[in-house]
Parts: sequence; structure tokens; C-alpha cells
Amino acid sequence: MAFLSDNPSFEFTRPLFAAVLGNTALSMVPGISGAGSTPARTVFTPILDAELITKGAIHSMGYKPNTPTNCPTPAVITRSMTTLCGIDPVFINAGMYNRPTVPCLDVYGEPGADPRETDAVPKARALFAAGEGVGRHLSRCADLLVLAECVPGGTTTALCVLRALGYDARVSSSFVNNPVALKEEVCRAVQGRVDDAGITDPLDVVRIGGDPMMPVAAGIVSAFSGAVVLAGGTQMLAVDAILKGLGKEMAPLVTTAYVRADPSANFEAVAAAVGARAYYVDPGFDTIGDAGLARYCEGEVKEGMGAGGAMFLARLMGRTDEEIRSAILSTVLSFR
Ligand code: AAM
Repeated sequence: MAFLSDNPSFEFTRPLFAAVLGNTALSMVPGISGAGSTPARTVFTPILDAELITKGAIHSMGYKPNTPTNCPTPAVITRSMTTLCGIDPVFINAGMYNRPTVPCLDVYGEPGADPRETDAVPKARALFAAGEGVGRHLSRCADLLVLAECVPGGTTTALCVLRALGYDARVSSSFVNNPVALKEEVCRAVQGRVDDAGITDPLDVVRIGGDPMMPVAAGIVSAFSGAVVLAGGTQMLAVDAILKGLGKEMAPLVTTAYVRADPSANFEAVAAAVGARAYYVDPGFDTIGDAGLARYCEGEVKEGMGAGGAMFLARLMGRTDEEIRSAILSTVLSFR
């Protein structure tokens, strides 16, 4: 398999990697998210991932944002690429339970609520506008923006939003065994509320069943003046679907071959239905020399914190496949 599915052509002189961090109460529901060693700890994963990427180590808490079976967080991949390319990533706090440990732009959002109980993101419209403000701001700093996400439980909110927007979507998961029944249960509750209220506006769909990352990321894409690439799997598909529903220009997507190959999801089909261009990165973790990363090929983790987009950016910046693979391996070993 080729490292990149396709030969991208982006003209840029000032690249930027940014990640939108958020929480949803859903990640604490046992069995929904593997983006953290326990359900309670998943809410800290965006903070710990951002700390790892910024500082190269985690000192604020005594555990790692790895999966329950200790498969390494995709943030190690992102960290290795930002150091390899000399990029200072920017983090945007869309709404979390706890305060980040590294500098972030803040839109002063709230964590997403459980959509089975109440509106998930009551201020979705204000968060979209705040995201537009961030997008204009970042336009002064860069002409290419690789925009990532970190929202444990975010594939479930992505399912809710994609289905409510009319797509026959199946989303991916941080687990090898996608907890499809749990996700479908949440999705049915959201669909019922969307149908009862006769909602079609994408930001109203986010209000009912999304998470805070979605409107902020959509706002950033809609206001950024240069080229944007959305770095992520089925969660970023939801962002493009929101943009399309709003009549805005969509961004191309980049994710890993592991999301593309996930038989429990249908990333390619939904990307085609939405009409978004997609690139896939295959870093060949089966032969990279680390048992944890090799599990990505079995379907654990697969993607996250813009790992696919970070590798894609490194290629755009002229790094070779082997430079990329050896940087990832040494970062993962130093993080053990
Ligand atoms: C982000 N950090 C992660 C991680 N992600 N650390 C460990 N494993 C991951 N998979 P789910 O809906 O199953 O929780 O998957 C979405 C999460 O997984 C997101 O936070 C994404 O960035 C990734």
C-alpha cells in the first residue's frame, strides 16, 4: 500500500496544525469510548493529548491517555510529526470539564451533554460564530490549516449528527469492537427528538445531538481564508456534513487507512455521499517495530488528534515515508 492514497497538491508557505478539543458526557458511559484507560478518565484525554503534543511528556496527571489495553494514544504520532516538521500546534478549547494544562485559544464553550437527557450543545450557534472568529484570527497566521479534533465519545455524536442530516452513516470507534448497539441507542433518541421538532438546520441538529467541537470546527473552516484540511475520521465527516447543510464550502478530509478499512464504519461511502474529497495515509504500522502501534492495524485507536493529518502535513512539507516512520517509532518508544 502506498503511504498516501493520492498525490495532493497544496500551494502554501505558512502551514499550521490546530486541534479542537472538546468533551461529551457520553464518553463517561461505560463501553462507549476507548479513548482513555477508563470511562472516567476519557474526559482528560484531550487535555493530556494536548500536553503530550506541546511538551513531549505528561506531568499533570499520573496516567496516559492510552486505551484500556494501553495502546498508545494517536497524540504520539501527532507529536512526532510536529517536532519533525518544526510546527507549533495551536489548540482550541471548544468546551471541556477541566482546564487545559497548555495554552489554548478558548471559545468558552461547555462540555456536550448526554443527548438522551437534554440538548447536547445548547449554544451551538454561538459556538459556530466563535469558531468563525478563530478562523479569521488563524487566517493571519497561516495559509494552510490542518484542523484536527480530540473528543472522546465523538464518534457517537458524529453518528447522531450524520444520521439526523440524512446520511446512511456507520461511524468508526477507538475500540476494536465498535459498540454499535450503544451508539445506535443514543442515535435513536436523538433522531426521535429531531423528528419530533421537525428540525433540518444543521446547527439545530448539533444543538440536539452533537458535541462542542463540531460547530467550532465548522466555524473555523467557513472563515479561514487559506486552504483547510480536516484531519480525522468519521467525526470530521460530520463537520463537513454540517458545512454542506449550511451551504458553505467543505474542506477535504485526511484520515488513516485504518479508518478507511474499518468494516464497522463506512467512511468512504459517506464521504462520497457528502461530496467531500478524502485522502488516506497508510503508515504501515504492522512493520514499524512497535506492538502497540501494530494494534492500529487490528482496529484499535485507528486515528485521533489529527494523527493522519499530521503525517499528511509532514509529507506535504517534504519529509519522506522513512523519516516519518522512524520519527513515530522513536517518539512512541520514548513515551512508553
Ligand atoms: C484521541 N485521543 C485518543 C484517541 N482519540 N487516545 C487514545 N485513543 C483514541 N482513539 P471514540 O468515539 O471511540 O471515543 O473515538 C473518538 C476519539 O478517539 C477521539 O478523541 C479521537 O481523537 C480519538
